[in-house]
Amino acid sequence: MAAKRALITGVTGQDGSYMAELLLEKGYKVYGLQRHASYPNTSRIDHLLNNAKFPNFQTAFGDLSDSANIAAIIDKAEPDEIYNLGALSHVGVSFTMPEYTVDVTGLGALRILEAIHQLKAPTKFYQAGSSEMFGAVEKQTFQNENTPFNPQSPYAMSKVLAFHTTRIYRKSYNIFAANGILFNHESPRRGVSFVTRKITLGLSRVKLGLQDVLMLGNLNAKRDWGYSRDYVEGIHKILNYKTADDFILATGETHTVREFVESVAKQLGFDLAWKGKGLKEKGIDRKTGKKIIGIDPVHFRPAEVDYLLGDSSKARKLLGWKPKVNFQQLVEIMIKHDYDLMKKNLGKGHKLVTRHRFY
Ligand code: NAP
Ligand code: G4F
Repeated sequence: MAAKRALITGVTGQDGSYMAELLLEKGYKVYGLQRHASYPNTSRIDHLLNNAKFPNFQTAFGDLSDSANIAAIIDKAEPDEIYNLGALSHVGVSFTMPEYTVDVTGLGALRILEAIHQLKAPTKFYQAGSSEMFGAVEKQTFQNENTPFNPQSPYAMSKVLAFHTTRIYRKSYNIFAANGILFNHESPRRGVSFVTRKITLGLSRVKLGLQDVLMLGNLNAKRDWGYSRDYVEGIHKILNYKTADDFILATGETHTVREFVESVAKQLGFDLAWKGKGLKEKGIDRKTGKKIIGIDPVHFRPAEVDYLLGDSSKARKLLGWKPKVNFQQLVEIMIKHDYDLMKKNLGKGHKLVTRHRFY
C-alpha cells in the first residue's frame, strides 16, 4: 500500500516539529510548509531535513497569507491529511498586529479549505483550535466542547473564525474537517516568549549567574498545561477518527503562573518567598536574600484570560487519548533541558531570554 501523505503548516514550530516526527514514525510521507526567512528558522526540524534517515520528509516555501501558493502546494503534494498548525500564536503579540493575526491565524484556515474545495481534493483537514477561544469564562469550572466562546484577543477571535470556517466547510461541502480545541501544551521546544519556557530558561540563567532577575507579568492567571508530544498524538487521533468532529485535549488540572514559577524555583534549589503586592511584588531567594523575580507591566495584556481548565472526556472516551505527562513531570522535563542548555552556554554571552520586549 502506498504511504499516506501529510502536509503540515507550521512545521518549524513546536507542535509542527513533533507532528512531523510522529507521522514519519508512522510511515507517512511528510511535506512541511516552511516560511522563507533571511536566517534559518528550522532549528526544530534540522534533524529531519536533508537527513538520509528521513527520505520521506521535505519542505516547500509557503505562507498562510498566500492563497495561490497554498493551492499549488496542495495540488502538487496531494496530501491525504493536512494539519494546519501554522499561526501567529502569541496572544500578547497579536494585540500589536491584529490585522496580520486575522489574516494568518484566521483566514489561513479558510484559504486551505477553499483550496481543498476548489481542487475537489479528497483531503482531511485538521484545524489547531485553542482554549483561548473560551476567553473570559462565566464560571471557574471545566470547559468542554459545549462551553460558549468569549474571545479576549485578536489571536482568540482569529481562532474562533477558523473554528467556524472548519465547521462550515465540513457541513456545506462534506469535507473531513475537524477542530482540536487544545489547552496549553509545552515542551523544551516551546517558543522562548511563552511564559513556561521563559521561566525555565530565565530561572536557569539566574541560577547560573547569567542574569540577575526574571521579569514577568500576571502571576495569577491559571492554565491547564500539558506536554506537546502527548498532544500531537491526540491530533493524529482526531484526524483518524471515523467521522470529522471537534475535540478538546487537556489535562484536567489547572495551575497559576505563580505555581509554575514556584515549582521551577524548587527544582533549581532556590528557596523562594513572595514579598509585596501588585507591581511591587517580588520573589526573593531566602538563601541569598536576592530578588530573583520582578513584575514588569509590559508583560500585561490589554485583556487577560484568567482561568482555563479543560474537560477532555470526549477525546478520552471516543479517541482513547489521554495525556501521559503531568504538571510536575512537565516542569522536570523542561528544567532539565533548559538548565543543561544554559550551562552549555555559560561564558558565551548567551542573551536569548532578556533582549526582546516580550521575553
Ligand atoms: P509555534 O511554535 O508558535 O509555531 C507556529 C508555526 O506557525 C511556526 O512554524 C511558524 O513559522 C508558523 N507560521 C507563523 N506565521 C505563518 C505564516 N504567515 N505562514 C505560514 N506559517 C506561519 O506554535 P505551536 O505552539 O507549535 O502551536 C501550533 C498551533 O497550535 C498554532 O496554530 C497555535 O496557535 C495552536 N495552539 C497552540 C497551543 C499551545 O499551547 N502550544 C494551544 C492551542 C492551540 P516560523 O517558525 O517561521 O515562525
Ligand atoms: O504562555 P502564554 O503566553 O500563553 P497563553 O497566552 O495562554 O497562550 C498559549 O496557549 C494558548 C492555549 O490556551 C494557545 F492557543 C496560544 O497559541 C499560546 O500557545 O501566557 C500564559 C499566561 C498568560 O495569562 C499571561 O498573561 O502567562 C501570563 N504571563 C505572565 N507573565 C506571561 C508573562 N506570559 C508571557 N508570554 N510572558 C510573561 O512574561
